[in-house]
Amino acid sequence: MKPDVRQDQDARPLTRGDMASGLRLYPGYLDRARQVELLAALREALAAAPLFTPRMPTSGRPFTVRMSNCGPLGWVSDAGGYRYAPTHPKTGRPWPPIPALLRAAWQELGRYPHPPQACLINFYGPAAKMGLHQDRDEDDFDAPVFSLSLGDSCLFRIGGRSRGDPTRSFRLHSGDALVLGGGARLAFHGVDRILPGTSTLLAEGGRFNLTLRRVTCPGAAAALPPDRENVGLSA
Ligand SMILES: O=C(O)CCC(=O)C(=O)O
Repeated sequence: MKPDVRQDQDARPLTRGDMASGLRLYPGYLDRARQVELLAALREALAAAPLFTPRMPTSGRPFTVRMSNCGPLGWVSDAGGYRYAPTHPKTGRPWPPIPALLRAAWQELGRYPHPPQACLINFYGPAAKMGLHQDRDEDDFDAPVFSLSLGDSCLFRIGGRSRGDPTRSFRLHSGDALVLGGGARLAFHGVDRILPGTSTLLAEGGRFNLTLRRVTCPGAAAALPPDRENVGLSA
């Protein structure tokens, strides 16, 4: 599937230059039937690994977003800092596997030969947001950050590799896939706001964002038990 360049109200359009930089947007990558299928797999994962409220390392302030994970590793944040962990902070159990549909999407769009190791599940209620940040808790920046949106649309903001670089925003809708790769891998990004009532996919409203990441460099998987390194895809 070819990346598309889309213009949205209230949001500056992506440009061909963005695509060249490694930022790729695939509007409507998942049709409604596939969104429903992914949502069912997500609900199953959340039954095993319930959403929790992460906290900022220094201030202890709660995030407005609730989180969980699937995959061999999960991203967590608490007084101990930001890190990847093999188990859920509340249940102590390993995270459930990454749904097959997500692994297939990574394989199709990721342009990276090794499987993802972490799938962060973010749930945004109507007032939740995420401040501008870089994803840099991973060892391997050659691998893209790949995300899929389900439920209400959001206003997504992205800038450059320095916090002070100019930013612009565009909307992400249910079923959209977004890849931050190449020169965009370390771009500052965040979610300004949720647009409540823009999707009927989630009965409870709100938005899920599922972010797939490679954490360790291929071949350097000492942090993972051997049976959980390459779940479901050949490395
Ligand atoms: O919700 C999104 O679209 C972005 C999520 C994000 O930036 C993150 O989890 O690091």
